[in-house]
Amino acid sequence: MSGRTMAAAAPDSPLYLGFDFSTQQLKVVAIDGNLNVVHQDNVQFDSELPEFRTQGGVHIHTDRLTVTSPVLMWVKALDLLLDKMKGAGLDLSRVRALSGSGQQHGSVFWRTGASETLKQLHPDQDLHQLLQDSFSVADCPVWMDSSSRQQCEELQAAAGGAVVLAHITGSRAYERFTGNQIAKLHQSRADEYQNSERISLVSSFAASLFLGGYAAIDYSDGSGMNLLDIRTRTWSEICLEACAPDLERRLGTPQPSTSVLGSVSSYFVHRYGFSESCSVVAFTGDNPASLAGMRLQPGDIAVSLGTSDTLFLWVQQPRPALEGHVFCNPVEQREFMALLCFKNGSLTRERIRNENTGGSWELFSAALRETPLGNNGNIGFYFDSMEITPPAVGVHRFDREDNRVSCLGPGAEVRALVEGQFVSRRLHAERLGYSIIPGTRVLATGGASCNKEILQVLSDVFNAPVYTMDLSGSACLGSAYRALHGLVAESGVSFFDVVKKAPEPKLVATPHPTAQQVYQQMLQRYARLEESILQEPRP
Ligand code: XUL
Repeated sequence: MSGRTMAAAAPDSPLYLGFDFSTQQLKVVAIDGNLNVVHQDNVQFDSELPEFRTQGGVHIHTDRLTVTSPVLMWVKALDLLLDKMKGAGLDLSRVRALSGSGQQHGSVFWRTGASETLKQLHPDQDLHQLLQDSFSVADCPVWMDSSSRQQCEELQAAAGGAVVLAHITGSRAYERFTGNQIAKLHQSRADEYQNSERISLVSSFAASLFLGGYAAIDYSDGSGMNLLDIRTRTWSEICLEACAPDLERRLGTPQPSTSVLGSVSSYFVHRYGFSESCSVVAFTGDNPASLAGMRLQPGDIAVSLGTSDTLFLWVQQPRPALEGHVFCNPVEQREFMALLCFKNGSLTRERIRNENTGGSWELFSAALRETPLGNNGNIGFYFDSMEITPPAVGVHRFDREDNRVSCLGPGAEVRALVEGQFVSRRLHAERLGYSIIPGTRVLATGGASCNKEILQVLSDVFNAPVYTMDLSGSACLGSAYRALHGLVAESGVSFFDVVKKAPEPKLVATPHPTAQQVYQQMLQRYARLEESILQEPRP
């Protein structure tokens, strides 16, 4: 897509940029002080930078476990994107502040001496040429990599078990989490580790390009490394030592996600016409940036209903668990957010639709309308493929007496699926410390969020109003909002004061008066039945 400028704002009014270095593309959005989007642009890695031969922005190696992206592809994408923005006539001298996000967990290894190169970038050349020799690892491990199983076990053993590690860092050990990836590099390619003077996340790497010097890792994205103590917001000694020697020096000191890290380097002033005073606000992970883009507030829950269902939660009193992740909150330093991923989402809803309502969403919706809240006591678990939350597989149906049954009538099956999915989302959210409070809103997005009856069940199960919003681009937009907020955060202005002019999401469902009673009971019963499923030997 080529750049789009929608501006009607005054020609010299200030602008704020949000970048998103995601898996498949680099995106940018420019907003004005009234939060209107005035420009958007992107660079698709596979099609616009074919020389890197990526598929979906990555290389999947022959072991199927190792998944990497070329760091110079990301650098070249930034050259291309800035050229496009300039070419589209966007006056970059108007940009007061910029921020951005990156796919979480991916790591960039800067070669010894790279900080000197970053300080002296010559505006006649592009970044890709200038930084050719600045990385000790050409192919960066990304979030899709799952080749560090052994290092995860070692880290958990060193920390005193998965529960202790989750308590410290917000998550048990995950293969994609950066500490385990760094440990793997150190063990398998010690020279490359030794040659790295600095290790960045994708987010802080991108901020470093703009700063012309190493950018701090922010608390929120830093929480996706299995290295940060999410309560003290400092690196955990135990984790650092378990992963690799001399690691603290290579990571730098983590900083609040709202920090202004400095101004853009003179390279951007001379080559692209940025103002010398344009601030660079700490970049963060794409999920934290989405939370900002959705303007989630305390007690809110965002549900993305896609191939897999993802939940974002604003959490005040976190209880890290063996499932899900707790991160430091990107917009309010003392608070937290949680992320939960459920693998059996849309594909399972489609299967049940095909088998029970002849492939028709209308009949699926009618089934939800015609069956009562609580489904006459029928309840079901539909894990077509091995679920992440909880780790269970298979379809399990129970009648009102908790007897296993092999089928339910078509209407009851549809309701059992949708209620079961949402009760499970709520149960696991509450286990991570989430609680529904007065004023809680459920923000729904993704494919299934256009189905009103599905959203009615969501509203009933959470006993809260459901709103819909378009999440595509929320990481990018959230980054632009964060750029704007970063300028005033130090003087105590809250993120919500800054973004209050943004368009409101649309109310689509409110809970039925009996919902609280029905689902409070079902939650307890569901938890008990889930426990019994987890105890069973796997088929
Ligand atoms: C989150 C995760 C992914 C990436 C995608 O833990 O691994 O959502 O952030 O960009």
